[in-house]
Amino acid sequence: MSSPQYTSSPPASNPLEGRRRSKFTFKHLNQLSTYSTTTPLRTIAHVDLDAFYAQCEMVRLGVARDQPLAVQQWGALIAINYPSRKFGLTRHITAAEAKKLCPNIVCQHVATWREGDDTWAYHDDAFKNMGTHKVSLDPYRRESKKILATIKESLPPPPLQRVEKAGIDEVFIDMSAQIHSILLERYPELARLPPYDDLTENLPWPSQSTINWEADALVDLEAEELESDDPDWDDICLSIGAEIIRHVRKGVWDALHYTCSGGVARNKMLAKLGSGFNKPNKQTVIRTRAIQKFLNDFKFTKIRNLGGKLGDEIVAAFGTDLVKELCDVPVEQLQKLGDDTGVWLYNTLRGIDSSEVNSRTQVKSMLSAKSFRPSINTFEQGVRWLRIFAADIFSRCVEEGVLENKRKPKTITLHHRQGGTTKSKQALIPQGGLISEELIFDLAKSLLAQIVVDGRAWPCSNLSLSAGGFEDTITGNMGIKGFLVTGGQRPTKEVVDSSEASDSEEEPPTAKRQKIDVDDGIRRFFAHPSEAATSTHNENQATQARFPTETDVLDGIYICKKCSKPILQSDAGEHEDWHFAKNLENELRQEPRPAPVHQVESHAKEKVKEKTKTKRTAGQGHQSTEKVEKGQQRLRFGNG
Ligand code: TTP
Ligand code: CA
Ligand code: CA
Repeated sequence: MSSPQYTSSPPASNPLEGRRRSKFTFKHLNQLSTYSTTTPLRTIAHVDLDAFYAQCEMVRLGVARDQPLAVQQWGALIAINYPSRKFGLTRHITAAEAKKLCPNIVCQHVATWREGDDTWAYHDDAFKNMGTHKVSLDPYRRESKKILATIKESLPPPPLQRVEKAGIDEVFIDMSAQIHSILLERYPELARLPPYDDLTENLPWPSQSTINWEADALVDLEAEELESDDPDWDDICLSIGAEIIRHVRKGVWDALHYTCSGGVARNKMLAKLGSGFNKPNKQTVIRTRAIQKFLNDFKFTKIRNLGGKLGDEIVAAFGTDLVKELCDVPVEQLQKLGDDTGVWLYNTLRGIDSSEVNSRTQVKSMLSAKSFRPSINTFEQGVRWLRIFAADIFSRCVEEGVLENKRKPKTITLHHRQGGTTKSKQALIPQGGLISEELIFDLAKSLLAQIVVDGRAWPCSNLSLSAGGFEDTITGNMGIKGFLVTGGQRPTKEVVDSSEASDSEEEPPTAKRQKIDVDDGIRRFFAHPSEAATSTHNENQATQARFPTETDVLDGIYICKKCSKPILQSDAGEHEDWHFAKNLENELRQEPRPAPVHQVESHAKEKVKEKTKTKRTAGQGHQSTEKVEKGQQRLRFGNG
């Protein structure tokens, strides 16, 4: 017997040889388990409550589901439920106009803090007393928390769960890891190793080739394009994602009686467009092959981050607001908006977005604010509002668990607007003892006193107090993060909260807030947290004081080459994005840069509105802008 002959060809044949293969690889599949942003099988959802404040009031008041109801803030309506939308009511109309169009409507005023009271309540006469009442959004924040908890309960625990709170009534969910584990359970062929352990091998074709999309609104190819093919793994991932979101939405309804809408797609930007596509109480799946078709019908100003000045600039530069038309513009021409902006826009128009779902869902800061019309003119008047702010912030701190020493803020900041100028002063909260309402009030008073001593404090048109830098104390998680100014959170989160869930009153509430969202979009998007710190000398000093010393620099931290600041490794992406966004901003504005760090006052216009929550990946360049789904296989669902 001769010994076996070894040749250069492999001893066993590829078990998948000759069989139909997926266009996706084992690597793409594996990457799902690590939430990679580059796998084409990535599956993201956006869930948004329908007419949120209005639903909160419907549930609280126990009104029938078909009862028209709106939530009123002073004279204006800030949330309109779906039964009243049938009467043509929109967010911009007044309560009086609404009653003309829909006499049966219930207009419920938001809860308020009345001057001198130490708790908020629903006051029947609130709308007449704007001067002495201040809005409380606590009822909605509480419901928001319950909803978030319910959503998390309906998902498997981390690491298979990744949820980002994206606003008071919305979340992003990265379902990739959960879907990965479901795929391995349901499709044994995927659990086998790839031939020759080669991860670049294509996956086998799915063994079950029909998908029941159930009641989902599916953004699909045109009927004539859906010829003779079966779904590939991307479709299966989306359909499992749709199942998960159906379950999540049912959980919210069963537990709390709120309806919400969902979008399921390959990334955040598309998922968000999807959740708004078919409201209320429906979910929309955007098939990867249908992305371009889906986007073509949109005005690009409806896309996240293109609603503001950047969108206007693009319309002015290219004479269209249609995705379809802008897609015909070569990237080189888009780059007249700036190199990076051009590439980013080119990708966005094609539905390419690799921003991560960020699993932080805890409050990092909170803000209580009041605009004064007419302005206030004395220290005593200011102090009366600080009393309310302190009570408001303290009660929210209690909900965060400060009394059980679970979580604790590090700073109290007072913002003060006089004329066009906003001044901010910050105090560090003494660590160690328990926080009390009195302590917050005393710190706030001393900050106001400092502003008065600095001069030019009156007339004051807006005051706000924020508590920031919340840390988990129980988990011993007080570590290095507390010392760092990262590209992410600290001063900004409070501003995120202010646009989403603070009790700040911009009058008229809706129009103005809308205006901020739209007109200030680009500033909001590009402003960096550290610019918030530039707004005052004090605040900056406080920030500086938290910088790590040599000995504080532990593993997991690096010094950014661009700005020489210590950055947590885990925040690296976010921080890089900030530099990227900042460069974009500079390219776009060609205006003088924001006030230098040492400047004591900043113009109100320069105030940071919201942190950039979107990541733009500079590497997502030209070469990676694969023509989305053009010329790809045509599929048919159902009986295919
Ligand atoms: P949205 O999610 O924008 O709107 P909505 O939930 O009322 O309606 P939809 O079904 O279209 O999602 O905002 C969530 C809540 O935030 C909203 O119920 C009230 C509040 N809000 C304001 O107070 N002012 C505003 O300008 C906006 C846009 C929202
Ligand atoms: Ca909503
Ligand atoms: Ca929303």
